[in-house]
Amino acid sequence: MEIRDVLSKQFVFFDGAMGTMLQNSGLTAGEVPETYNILHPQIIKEIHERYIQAGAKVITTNTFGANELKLKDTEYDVEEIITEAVRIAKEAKKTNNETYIALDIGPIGQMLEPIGTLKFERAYEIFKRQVEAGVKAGCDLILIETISDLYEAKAAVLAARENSRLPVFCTMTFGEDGRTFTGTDPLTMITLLEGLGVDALGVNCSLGPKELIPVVEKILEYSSTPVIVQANAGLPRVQNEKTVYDITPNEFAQYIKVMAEKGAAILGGCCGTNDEYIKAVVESLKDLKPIEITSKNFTSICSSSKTVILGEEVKLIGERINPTGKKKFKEALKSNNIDYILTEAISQVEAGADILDVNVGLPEINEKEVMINVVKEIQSIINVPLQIDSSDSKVIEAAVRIYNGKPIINSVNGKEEVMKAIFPIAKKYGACVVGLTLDENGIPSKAEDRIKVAEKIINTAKECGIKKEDILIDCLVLTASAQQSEVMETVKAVKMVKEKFGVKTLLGVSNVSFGLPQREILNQTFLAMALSEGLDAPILNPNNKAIMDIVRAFKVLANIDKEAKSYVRIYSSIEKKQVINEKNFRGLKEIIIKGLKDEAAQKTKELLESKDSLNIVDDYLIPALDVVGKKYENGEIFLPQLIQSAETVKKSFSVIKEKMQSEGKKKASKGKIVLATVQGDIHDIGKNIVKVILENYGFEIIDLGKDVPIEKVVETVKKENVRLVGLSALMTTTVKNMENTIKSLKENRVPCKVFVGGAVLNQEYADMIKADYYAKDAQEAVEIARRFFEA
Ligand code: B1M
Repeated sequence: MEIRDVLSKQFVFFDGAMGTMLQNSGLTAGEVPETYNILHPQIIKEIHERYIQAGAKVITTNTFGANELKLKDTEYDVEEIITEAVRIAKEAKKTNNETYIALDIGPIGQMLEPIGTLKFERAYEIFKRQVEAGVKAGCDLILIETISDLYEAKAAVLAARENSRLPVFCTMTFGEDGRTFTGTDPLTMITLLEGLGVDALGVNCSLGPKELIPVVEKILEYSSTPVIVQANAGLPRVQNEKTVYDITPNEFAQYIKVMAEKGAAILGGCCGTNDEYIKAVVESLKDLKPIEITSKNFTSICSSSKTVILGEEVKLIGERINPTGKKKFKEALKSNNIDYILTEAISQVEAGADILDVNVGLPEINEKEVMINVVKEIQSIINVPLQIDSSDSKVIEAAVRIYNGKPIINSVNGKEEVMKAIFPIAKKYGACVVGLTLDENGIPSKAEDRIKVAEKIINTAKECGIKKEDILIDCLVLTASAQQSEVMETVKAVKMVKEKFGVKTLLGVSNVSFGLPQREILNQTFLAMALSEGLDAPILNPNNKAIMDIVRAFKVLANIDKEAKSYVRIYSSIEKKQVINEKNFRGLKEIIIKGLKDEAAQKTKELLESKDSLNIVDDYLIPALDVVGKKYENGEIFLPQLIQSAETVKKSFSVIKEKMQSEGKKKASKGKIVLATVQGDIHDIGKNIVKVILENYGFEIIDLGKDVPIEKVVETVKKENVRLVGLSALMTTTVKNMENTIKSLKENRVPCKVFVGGAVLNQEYADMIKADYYAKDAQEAVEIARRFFEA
């Protein structure tokens, strides 16, 4: 029987940890665990056998890190390691033939763009190689686990789905804030993974079982797919430089039972667990039957950190990223002026858009290339989901593939040929699709006939495996100037579509007024009428105040905006003034906070005409990053946006650096200084500022970069005979390495003095870690260096 058929009929027990079991069997730090498949197959086989004896129905191959990047320093390739791993699992399976073998695929170990440098398609290729090897070796299912970046999960699941017919299970790791390290929440994970058609989804590793309960509850609330939980044996804790886990097998099993009673049906363990834990879990659930997972039937789309549920209240789709009738926008597309497009995106989100339509169709550009670029750029700074709008199915597929989330596709219509081209894409990537109520015979005049087209679209979608929740019907707005008698047919059709099929509706509102004066009046009235008939998602310009007034007023009158809280907040006179002021001014600070890289350089050049370089650093760059840091801390933005702001600062600072270098005349060196951001810390913006300023004052700098190992600092200082060393650290956790670097310099009797800096430090800390000097900022670093070399 396939494992898909077993799911939901009985609990499916997975095994527990492999890594910590291997450590207990002698694996040392620095050894690659997967090489044990070749070097010590017996140990791996015994671990599998112990899990099978404990009651595990699924054993996981020892291939967590068997990807070409992690194996590159070993003498084995991916295929060898995976083939051996599956072979060993098959040997172990002989003790119980009803065991399933899961090909284990863990994270690649490098971050994908925009957080890191790994390209999405490269990640896909890496996973594809693992999947192909696993399939060839004969595994029964694919387990993608411990993923913290939704984009990486998408690459892995696509690789599994496109290169095998095997069931795919996918789990992500969550922190105590209920999000993954890159900001994905459980609902967003579900929205993407269910769209991609995984067979089971859930959570592994992360925390102990107790701490995971709230995350699992959230997953169970929204998931229509079987839920898998593989927790650690408690919260990891470091003791004598070893990670230890505190929970006993019985305690572990009790928490797992709580989750099973709530609906989790696929259960196993992660770090710190062993066969005793699995045995206890199997034992504790022996009298329990799994709760069958039900379809939750809601319409949702998502970016990597935000899900929008359609139907709960009116959701606005911003229409401004579209060149039609916009000269400036066309110019921006032709000249690849991404910042112009990003500014449109930001301003729509600030004005209240919940979703952004993205259309870059211009005959004179390569639409596919531009679309991919625009989607990548928008998703790196903005977290509202996107609607991919193109008439070319190739453009749609390319954009939907690289989109880090579940988008809406705009659009299909009732024409067979169009549905045949688009529905398979929507099904494969799990996108929602807009269906326009027109077909080979054009747009029907009567609402009843448009409903027939809608029905055809919904039925054809169903035949293609797309559920009705993923279809949004656009009943098409006709212009009052040319087809006056048909305007109300659209409004009628909206109501009928909702009543008859229960699907969500969408309309491009402003068409209605085309060719008539004072278009606003007609747009507003039409919008109000359509909203009252149940329109779920108008496509409009959120920067148009009159239109937004109608939406906000509607939300009050329709009892959606409870106690009119949002209405009052927006329309109280003080707030109104603030909004206007903010709109009229986009200074360098705001540019950095928003992450507009190209604008940053230009604005910095302008500021340099009237301001001193260091003042720009102190008055703009640092305060802007402080705001970003706070927002990050409060969970308002996530790592991708934090990185985007840091990149923006770098653009700004490179302009400042150029100016300083052009002003600074080459002087004889006033002294040689080694600079480094300490081990474990990759924050180097501050250190780089200190470097440029010191150079500008005539000091010779040996910049060792960031995350610099202690030995490297010691060696360089010795080798280069350097007498002054500057260390930077930005995190409380890395101050320890700063202390250790100072200690090592002293222990090695290197005759030098050390000055330290970084936002996390102060004089007291500096004294505590035995630094010789503390510099609050770059200027103080110069003073220290001056005094030191003049002495
Ligand atoms: Co992150 N980060 N970050 N970050 N980041 C902080 C430091 C944080 C306070 C944000 C927050 O949560 N509020 C927090 C640390 C919390 C703590 O201490 N425990 C934090 C975290 C948690 C993280 C990650 C762990 C996030 C994650 O991955 N989940 C991760 C860490 C990875 C690692 O290091 N192992 C991370 C990553 C990043 C980015 C890569 C996205 C990016 C850094 C890009 C880069 O540097 N290339 C980044 C950024 C930009 C920040 C904030 C927002 C800004 C830092 C900065 O550049 N400030 C920061 C919050 C904040 O500080 N407001 C934050 C501007 C800079 C000019 O100031 O470095 O202080 P500063 O330098 C000043 C002075 O301090 C002094 O002079 C400079 C000019 O006046 N100075 C020296 C600095 N070094 C000196 C050396 C000297 C003398 C003076 O002599 C040698």
